[in-house]
Amino acid sequence: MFSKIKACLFDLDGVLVDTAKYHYAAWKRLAESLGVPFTEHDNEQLKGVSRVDSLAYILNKGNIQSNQTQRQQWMDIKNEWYLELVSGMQQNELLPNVVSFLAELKTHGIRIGLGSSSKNAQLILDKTGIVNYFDTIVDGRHTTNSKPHPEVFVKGAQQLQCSPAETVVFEDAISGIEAAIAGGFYAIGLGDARTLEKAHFVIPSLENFSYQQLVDLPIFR
Ligand code: B16
Ligand code: MG
Repeated sequence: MFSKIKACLFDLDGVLVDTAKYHYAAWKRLAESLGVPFTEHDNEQLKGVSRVDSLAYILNKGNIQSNQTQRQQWMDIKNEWYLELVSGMQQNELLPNVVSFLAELKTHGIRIGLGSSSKNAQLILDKTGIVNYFDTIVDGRHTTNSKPHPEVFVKGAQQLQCSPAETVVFEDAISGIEAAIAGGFYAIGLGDARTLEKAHFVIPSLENFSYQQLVDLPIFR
């Protein structure tokens, strides 16, 4: 069912950069301004989840009723606070081994795409100086269905002119692994193997991972 790897699709937050801490700070500030406690556990539930669905989670937790105009204002405020936090990001905020791994994939002719829920993905790729590694960028601005729907990865593979069977997805969120599996991709989870049990294979992070280890996975031999 899986064939020789031709492309890799990367989630952004939690795979290439650690922006989860900035999302956490901004959502916590908003939630607490609305009288809703917001913990690291809550933040874990929001990884890979769109802005709209993240706000819905907080409002649901606080049992807060609202209309569309109010919700948009809250999302805009959260995003302003988030942008203040990420505006100073630099290449040193990339997670370990990211640049080397992307460079290694390029050397071997593997096509590279981004598949992120974030509408701020382009900005973060620019700030961290890795935008030129990407042959395509699909993010929250180009999709109507958020993860666990496979749309973001299906579009990415289409733009790279590769089938899901020859494309590997790297994801840190449960919703993202589900999206990759639903789309027929080979899913590599980054993080805790129990949390990401639906992934085909789990590694702690891209640190210590190489192109050779990827192509040596039994499934691709
Ligand atoms: P924004 P990913 C996701 O990015 C984040 O994990 C998630 O926490 C965030 O709510 C979502 O992007 C939307 O982000 O508000 O910047 O559009 O992990 O899919 O790269
Ligand atoms: Mg993520």
